[in-house]
Amino acid sequence: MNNDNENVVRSVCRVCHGGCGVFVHVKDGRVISVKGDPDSPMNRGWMCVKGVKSPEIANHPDRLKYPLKRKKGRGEGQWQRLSWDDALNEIAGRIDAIRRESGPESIALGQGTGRHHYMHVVRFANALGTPNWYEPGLAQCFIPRITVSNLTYGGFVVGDYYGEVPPKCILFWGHNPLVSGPDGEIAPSVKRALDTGCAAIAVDPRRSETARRCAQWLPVRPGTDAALALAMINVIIAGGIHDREFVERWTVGFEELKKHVAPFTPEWAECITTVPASAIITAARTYALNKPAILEWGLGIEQNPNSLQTVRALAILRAITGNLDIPGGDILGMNIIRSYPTLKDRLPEGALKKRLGAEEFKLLGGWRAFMPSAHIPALFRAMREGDPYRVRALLIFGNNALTSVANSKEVYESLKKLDLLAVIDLFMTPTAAHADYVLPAAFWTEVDQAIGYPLVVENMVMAQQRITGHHESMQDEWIMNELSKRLGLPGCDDTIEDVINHQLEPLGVRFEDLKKKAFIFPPHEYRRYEKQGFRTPSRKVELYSKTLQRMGYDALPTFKEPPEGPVSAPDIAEEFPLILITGSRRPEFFHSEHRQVESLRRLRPDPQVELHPDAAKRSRVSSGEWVRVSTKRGSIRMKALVTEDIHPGVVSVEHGWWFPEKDGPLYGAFESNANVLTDNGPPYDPAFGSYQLRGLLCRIEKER
Ligand SMILES: Nc1nc2c(c(=O)[nH]1)N[C@H]1C(S)=C(S)[C@@H](COP(=O)(O)OP(=O)(O)OC[C@H]3O[C@@H](n4cnc5c(=O)[nH]c(N)nc54)[C@H](O)[C@@H]3O)O[C@H]1N2
Ligand SMILES: Nc1nc2c(c(=O)[nH]1)N[C@H]1C(S)=C(S)[C@@H](COP(=O)(O)OP(=O)(O)OC[C@H]3O[C@@H](n4cnc5c(=O)[nH]c(N)nc54)[C@H](O)[C@@H]3O)O[C@H]1N2
Ligand code: SF4
Ligand SMILES: [Mo]
Repeated sequence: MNNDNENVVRSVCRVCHGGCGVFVHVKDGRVISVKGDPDSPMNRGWMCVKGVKSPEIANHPDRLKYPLKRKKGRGEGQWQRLSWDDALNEIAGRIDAIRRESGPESIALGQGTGRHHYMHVVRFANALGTPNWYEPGLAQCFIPRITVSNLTYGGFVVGDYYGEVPPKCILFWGHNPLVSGPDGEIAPSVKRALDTGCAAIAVDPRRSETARRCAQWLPVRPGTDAALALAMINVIIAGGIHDREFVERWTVGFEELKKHVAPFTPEWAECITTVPASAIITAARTYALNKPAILEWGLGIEQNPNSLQTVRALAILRAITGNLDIPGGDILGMNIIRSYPTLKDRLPEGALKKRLGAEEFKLLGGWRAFMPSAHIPALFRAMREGDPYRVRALLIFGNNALTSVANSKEVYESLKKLDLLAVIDLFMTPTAAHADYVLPAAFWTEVDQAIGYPLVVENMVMAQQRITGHHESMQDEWIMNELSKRLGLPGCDDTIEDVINHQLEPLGVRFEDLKKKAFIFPPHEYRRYEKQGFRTPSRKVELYSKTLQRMGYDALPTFKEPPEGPVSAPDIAEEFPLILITGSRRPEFFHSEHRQVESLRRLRPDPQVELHPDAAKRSRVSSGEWVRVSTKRGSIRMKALVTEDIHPGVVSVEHGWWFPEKDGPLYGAFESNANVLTDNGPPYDPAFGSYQLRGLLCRIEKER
């Protein structure tokens, strides 16, 4: 306590996926500043620029204040204010009618990445009896890494930045955690590890902020990472520098792997990846010989139609070098809290069969999936075309689908076909502007939650607490519970606090206690597998995966050319000669958010495209000029940054751009939006249904 009307409360920032322990300073019921908690093991007092600006976001004049219902046609921008009771009654009434007429599967739920209410959306879907929920990450983000980890070594891993032994090497692969963390790791931890002078390698077509801190940069051709990883496995096995003892005692399928990778020499990979064979050999030896080593993997390996096998190759690299669950290596999650009660047993058997895309993409939507969800292209097709049945309603809890889902124009056509669209958000986004109902969501300082960090591994748990309020904004979980009550759904009597207490039970604390402690972080138990084996069918690391084989997928990782690339599609490359990657994260923004936050927007006023001087010369483009980036699907405006820090054939565009300062309902959502350039069509990864967001073909021209 400072003085009468100012107080300070400990919590955890969640402007991004979150994890920074913070002190929230509140005056007269408003957040006035947020400061890093030096005692938090996650961030030790550090905060990024977005987190520091939390008060500006929380108190932003454009934040939604009340439930709204459209007065005129969709997208005409005429709204009528409703009470919560009326809004919830009306929406529940319409859901109920659609449920009766067309079955619960015709109601879909959408959400964004890793928010507080993530698992509650899954719970609400199960209670409602619909198998159809989506998040624009999943097949393109995190699900391949989690699922492959589970299949290969029975749990998810994260770099051990928190123990007493620092890593001797970090291999960053398609990941830029100095900017994008935390996704499991947090920028200052990575920075601290790099500051010890450990060996560091980056595999990335851009010399990213992280790559700049690495002695070795491997500018891989986008989408060819599996070839690079297979060659590194080849070098390590051929050179006998794998961890023999670990491999012998704790893995299955090594002999098959050895035979399988024999043809994948560094010279073979050089032709495919454009990375010189000598650099591949050096990187492989550096990683294998500097133990303990962390392998930081990111989106660069998932946003392509060979995500399963690319991620598998990296998981194997980590295992054969014996870096699993050792101090300073990649540690398996302790999962110290109970998993969220998602009421999955309440989803009827028949509903499972109706999950769109599940039969085809078994590791995204089938019973073996980590968190079964619908395949986005199939779901949006069902909205548009009624095939195989019509999806009539969509409730979106925090996703600006018009910017974040691939093929934005098709998303637009799909949304227009719905009988009911309700969007719950902090701001009036282009997506919300096309809704029938828009409901105001709570910001992170207005939310109660217990959250395990790093995400998925849950080695520690932190308390986030409702400290302030904003007009009539409500926490998403409350909104879902209120709809559940009106629809008579299971679980509707459990309050948010009941669920949190259920999760905390194994720790013997209640939410009230956790709030006082701020976090619980037990010491890590390394090499638990020595007592109980790995949580796989063989109790060992499955280099050769019989489970995948039984499901009809390759048991050992393979490389496939990206479908829209200079090798597979030379005809397209004639007109679109450059390789496009989209979505490399910027520190100022989280996806499509924060374009209206003045202090953040000032740091990056315009959408940017990065390209190499060679490409710039050919296109007669200079830094600072507005250009058009086009693919065979569409064209957008961006400001050029000409830089040596990118593969000469690659162009990188930011994602998530719209312009809150422009006119609604679109707010310029098609002008500079990376997803006007992307496609969501086949071919897909056969297990996850991932499509290509990186490694597409494009061209760049000066704007006329
Ligand atoms: N500030 C900020 N932080 C964020 C987010 C945000 O929007 N803003 N988003 C959050 C979310 S949901 C996620 S999933 C994470 C993502 O975080 P990261 O996994 O770090 O993903 P990106 O920054 O998108 O991409 C990482 C790197 O992949 C490279 N890359 C592109 N294509 C390829 C390729 O084919 N191969 C290889 N090897 N590399 C490639 C890019 O150049 C980029 O430097 O960030 C999270 N954190
Ligand atoms: N081309 C391309 N597209 C991509 C990517 C890429 O790299 N390239 N990355 C993909 C990835 S990895 C991901 S995870 C997705 C991200 O996609 P999303 O996570 O859906 O991100 P946004 O579209 O910005 O939508 C989030 C919305 O939620 C709102 N919001 C924030 N907090 C809350 C809350 O507590 N409650 C509610 N109800 N709303 C809230 C924000 O205001 C914002 O409008 O994008 C994907 N799209
Ligand atoms: S990294 Fe994420 S949690 Fe940490 S301060 Fe930034 S936005 Fe907040
Ligand atoms: Mo993501």
